[in-house]
Amino acid sequence: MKSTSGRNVVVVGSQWGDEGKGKLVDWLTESAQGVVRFQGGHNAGHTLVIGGQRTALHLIPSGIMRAGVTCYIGNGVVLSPAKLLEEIAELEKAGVQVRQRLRVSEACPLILPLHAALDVAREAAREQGGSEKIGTTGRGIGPAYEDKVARRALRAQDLRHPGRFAAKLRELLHLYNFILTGLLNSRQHPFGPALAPYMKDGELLFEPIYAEAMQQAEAIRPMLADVSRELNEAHLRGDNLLFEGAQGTLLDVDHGTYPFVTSSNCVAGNAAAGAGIGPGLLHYVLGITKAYCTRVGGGPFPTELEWEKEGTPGWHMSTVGAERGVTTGRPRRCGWFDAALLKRSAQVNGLSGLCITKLDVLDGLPELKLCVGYELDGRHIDLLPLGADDIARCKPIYETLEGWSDSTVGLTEYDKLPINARLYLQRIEHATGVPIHLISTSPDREHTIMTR
Ligand code: 2SA
Ligand code: MG
Repeated sequence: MKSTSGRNVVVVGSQWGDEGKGKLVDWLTESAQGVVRFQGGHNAGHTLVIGGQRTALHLIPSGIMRAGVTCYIGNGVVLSPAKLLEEIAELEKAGVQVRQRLRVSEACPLILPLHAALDVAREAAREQGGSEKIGTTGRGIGPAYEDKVARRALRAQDLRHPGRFAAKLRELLHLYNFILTGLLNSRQHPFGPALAPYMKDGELLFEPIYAEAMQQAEAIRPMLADVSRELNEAHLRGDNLLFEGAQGTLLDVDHGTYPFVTSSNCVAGNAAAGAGIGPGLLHYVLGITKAYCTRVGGGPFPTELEWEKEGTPGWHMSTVGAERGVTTGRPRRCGWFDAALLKRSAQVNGLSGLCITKLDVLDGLPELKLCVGYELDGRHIDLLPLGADDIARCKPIYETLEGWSDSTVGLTEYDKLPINARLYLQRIEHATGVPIHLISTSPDREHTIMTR
């Protein structure tokens, strides 16, 4: 797959995110000239370890770590100008050249400070109202997509035109102040200190938000581009393009565990719409899959284990796997591999192949369980149902496999894997119907097995 030329690859998370997409995108970038983000925003956390040095990226495509590769932020991404500039500054401080290689779509909806504040306030309101929190990252992703779909968002291209930006911002603040008044009247408003610099007497002020955005605009303008056009031109030139998904399939707003999802389509098909290319240009879809499951935030998780109790398999996954959110530092919930979930993921993404990551985390567990279906309303099903309510009622059906005690950390050849690890992988292939093309045995770029 890596040696294929003239073809474009989409990399998606096939569980709930944090499958290790960043490492694989970076590894695949060796044979790509362009890497594209097409959905989500700075809620993503992609960790790369190169030569032992760890870098966490949130908004900028993982391809930035390879010199000479062009990185694109497509129209499907919600863009925080402040976070973009922060991330650029951090990378440049570490000696990575960014500005000359980053192209940002003019059509990206902007995330403004008020979006993050509303995101946090909504979560607090859910909790106060007795509902389970979504467990968002608090980055303003949901409110920014709401403004996009409601056709009132400010977009990156507005940063080029101060007058236009001002008019749209005034209109937006008018609405937000209206919402804010409602929140203030109904309960003590939970916006916290983040909005303090932009507010006076319970009202969002135009001036500080505008002034800050115009300052950011100056730094961002040179990177603004018609990304759709540039990608089509890159394709005609023969560039190999990599589309880097963020979050994961079960967090997709349509296909995930709704409403415990993010606000974008994380599935492979959205690589076309979120970047502005035709679906015929997506040639291969790689599903990144942890050798077990994790989830951060609320919502159902059929194979979830007790992961806080020392000595349990869940605790083993949590500690050996260092399962903590890259963006928020939250602990991730852990559980057994779910093949019925993966089957759903394979269908909605059209997966061409799987990459199994973090296989080494399972080293030393005497026995492994693999979920092959569920019991729901007295029936056996072999595919994850749609939506949180039905998923929450699923009782997993497990097969038990023997574990392995030898270390697989850093292995680079399939034949060196312990026999039980190979049997585990073969069972996953069989149960999901998708071939495993890659295996990752440590976060390091070099520790990757190609199976064919
Ligand atoms: P949001 O903020 O509106 O997108 O949150 C909605 C749900 O989506 C989940 N979500 C994520 N799940 C896993 N990883 C994500 N990125 C970071 C990481 C997360 C972190 O890579 O570690 O650091 O906590 C991510 N982003 C969004 C979120 O948990 C909600 O369930
Ligand atoms: Mg992540």
